[in-house]
Amino acid sequence: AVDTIDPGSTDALSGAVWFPKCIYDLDICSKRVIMYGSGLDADHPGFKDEEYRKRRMMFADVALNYRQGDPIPKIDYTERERATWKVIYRKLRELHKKHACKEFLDNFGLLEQHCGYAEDNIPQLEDISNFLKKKTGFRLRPVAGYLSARDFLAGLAFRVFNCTQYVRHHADPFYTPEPDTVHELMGHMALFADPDFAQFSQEIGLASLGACEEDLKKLATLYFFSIEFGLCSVCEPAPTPNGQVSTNGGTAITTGKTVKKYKVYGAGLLSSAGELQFAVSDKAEIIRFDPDRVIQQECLITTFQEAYFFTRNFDEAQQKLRTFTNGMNRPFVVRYNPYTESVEVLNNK
Ligand code: TIH
Ligand code: FE2
Repeated sequence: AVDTIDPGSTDALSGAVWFPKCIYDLDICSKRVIMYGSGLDADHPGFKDEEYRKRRMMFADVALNYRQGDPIPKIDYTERERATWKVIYRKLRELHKKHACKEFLDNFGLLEQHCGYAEDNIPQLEDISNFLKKKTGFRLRPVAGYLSARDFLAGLAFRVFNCTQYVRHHADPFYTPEPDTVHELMGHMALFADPDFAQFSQEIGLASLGACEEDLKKLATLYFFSIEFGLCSVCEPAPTPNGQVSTNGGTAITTGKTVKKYKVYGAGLLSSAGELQFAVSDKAEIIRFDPDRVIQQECLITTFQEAYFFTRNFDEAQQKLRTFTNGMNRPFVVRYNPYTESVEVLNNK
């Protein structure tokens, strides 16, 4: 079948909406950016800053000229951008130690060792991409701004993460309504080095290829409340009445009583000092991650979320996602072939 690149058209083979079949097709869908998308304009702190907008155009150029397989151009960040990074880096590292899940923290350490992560240096996407490729096969490509959920999730199917390279406006370092490189680097990168998490991410991506609008919206919501805003629960020994964990020569005595606590793995929380502190306070509503419930929740993009969802671990998230996607009705199945970096579409009518 001759494939067509018109995004509105249907695929000759499957009858579904067009979707990328090989990694090079991402050169098409990763460029359909919703740049200063509706809803962002008014609250965007950089909206009225001419200089900031000019700088953003430079980043957009880099992303729009990028082609799959190219090395990612290195950026000479400005003094101001580096100052913004530093303020956030310090604050977040402190909060991460308290609230991030173990997999995140372990891999973050590796990013500091191998990818130039430091408070005085904004790491380069090319270096991180090479690191992730070795760890899980994930790689990065620069993107100019917000993509539609369909185009964004399609990248994940190929273990490609569309990654912004610009820095948020300095007016509000601790929360931004749109993804920026601080969000990607401080929030996302560490977990793409975790094999289970990488697999989970790719499976959402594969499920999204050629999905109908209704299913796509559900998958985008599941992505949002896991990869962006997910929590996991851990059990810790219950404190004794005087408020301390009872120890015996340094070892916690398990009296059989444990308390449930939450750790964070969602990148939208791990990159925002403001929302992270909110999510772990007792003001936040935290609900078990059950896909049928999660898809009822509205994804908010310019304010904190009204609810967050937790699983025990990535494995539980994975199982639940699989059960859910198995129930979706797509008249074909897709299988990723890592040798050809393409998806095979098998009719299943
Ligand atoms: N709100 C996040 C931050 O301030 O880092 C960025 C985003 C997460 C998800 C969408 S935008
Ligand atoms: Fe993100």
